Amino acid sequence: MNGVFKRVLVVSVGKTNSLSLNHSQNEFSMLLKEINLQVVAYFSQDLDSIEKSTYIGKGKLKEIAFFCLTHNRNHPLERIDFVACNFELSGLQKKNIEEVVGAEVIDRTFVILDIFEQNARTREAKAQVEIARLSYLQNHLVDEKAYYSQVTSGTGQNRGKGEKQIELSRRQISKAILKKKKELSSIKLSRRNSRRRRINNPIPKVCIVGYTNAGKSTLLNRLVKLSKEEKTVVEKDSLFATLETSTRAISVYGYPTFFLTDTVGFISELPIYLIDAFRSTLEEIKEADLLVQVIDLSDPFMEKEIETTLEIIKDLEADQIPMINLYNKYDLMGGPVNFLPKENEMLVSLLDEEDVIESLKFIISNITKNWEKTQLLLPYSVDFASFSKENYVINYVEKENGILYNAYLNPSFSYKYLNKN
Ligand SMILES: Nc1nc2c(ncn2[C@@H]2O[C@H](COP(=O)(O)OP(=O)(O)OP(=O)(O)O)[C@@H](O)[C@H]2O)c(=O)[nH]1
Ligand SMILES: [Mg+2]
Repeated sequence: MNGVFKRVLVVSVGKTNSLSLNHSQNEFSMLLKEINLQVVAYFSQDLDSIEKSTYIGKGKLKEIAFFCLTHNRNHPLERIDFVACNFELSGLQKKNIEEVVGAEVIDRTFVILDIFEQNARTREAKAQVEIARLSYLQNHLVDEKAYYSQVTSGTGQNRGKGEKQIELSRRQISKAILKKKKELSSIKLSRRNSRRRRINNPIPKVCIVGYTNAGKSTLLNRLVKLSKEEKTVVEKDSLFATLETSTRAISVYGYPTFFLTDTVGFISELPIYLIDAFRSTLEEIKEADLLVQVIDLSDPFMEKEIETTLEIIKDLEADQIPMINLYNKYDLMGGPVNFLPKENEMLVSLLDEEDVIESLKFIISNITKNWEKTQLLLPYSVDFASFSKENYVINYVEKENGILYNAYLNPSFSYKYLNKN
């Protein structure tokens, strides 16, 4: 984390002292920290229904305005820079709240978009975030004459565009979105080709899914290392460290090869603009033969995070794909936990090498679940290395007229071997 922190007052909706409000406030403050915003105060309101013009009640807004005024008077060097709403506002609601509280207002979607913008590394991720931001902007214009800067001025390091005071009307934004989409489709072409090659390939495809910061990229990296490959991906203690999809072939001696894909992490209320813009990236999830959900066991709000992940998987129409759950970060639990894993679950610490091997075995046993266990005598002319990468060899004996394998046969490859028997 670099740069100077600015100060924010957070407004959330929820029951005072409830677990869900606590979770949502914690998570939001972590999101804000990613873009160098530090929380100085939390306000919340338990709403039965939202106030159309201001989302939360006017009385609460006046309370907030009074707090900001007093705080800024008493701490002139530590003024509150923004009021950050932990929900999505319409353009008009934002403007109305600003008028009452006398400070610039940002909402949850804006914050997540800012993090995505900051973390996008590839041209594809950058274009996707730009499309999401433009769509957000389009939906938040208060009128035709609204300025691009009205929504984008202020927080992260990427505000240059806003400061250019470019006036983008709704029509102009549509044009800009179209242009970006065109650019994106040409970038996608090469990825689509390699993806198509994988789809047509009978090598099993496994996709890692889960909440942001659970350890998904760590799993990919540890398995890449086991297969003696070099091409790792970014893993770090921050939210949305991964914004692009990376696929690696995991080929560990003694186990069948499979493709492993790491992708964007999820979060509750992931803005629809981002789901839409990242849909093609996330579509890879749909093509998997097996999903591996990585869960942060040490997170007190684990259940809610699992629920969110499952909702997004359902939204992506990938909920029919078999899934196993790795409850990760066991090392942070400080001793045994009261948790009985089900058949498709496992407790692990991906920082522990033995657990990484156990995770690999668990993935393999689930990939090969429906492969037929066979004894097969193959002549020496059949390549040993290919056979053991395509199938799961339990053991083998060298005989006079060939090798006698005890193996689980990948049904997509069996045609190559059964007629040689
Ligand atoms: N203590 C502990 N830390 C872990 C473990 N597994 C991963 N981490 C750490 O958790 C942080 C997040 O890991 P990542 O693999 O980047 O998480 P991710 O799920 O890819 O996160 P996003 O890309 O943001 O969605 C990193 O600092 C990891 O080193 C574990 O078993 N124990
Ligand atoms: Mg990651």
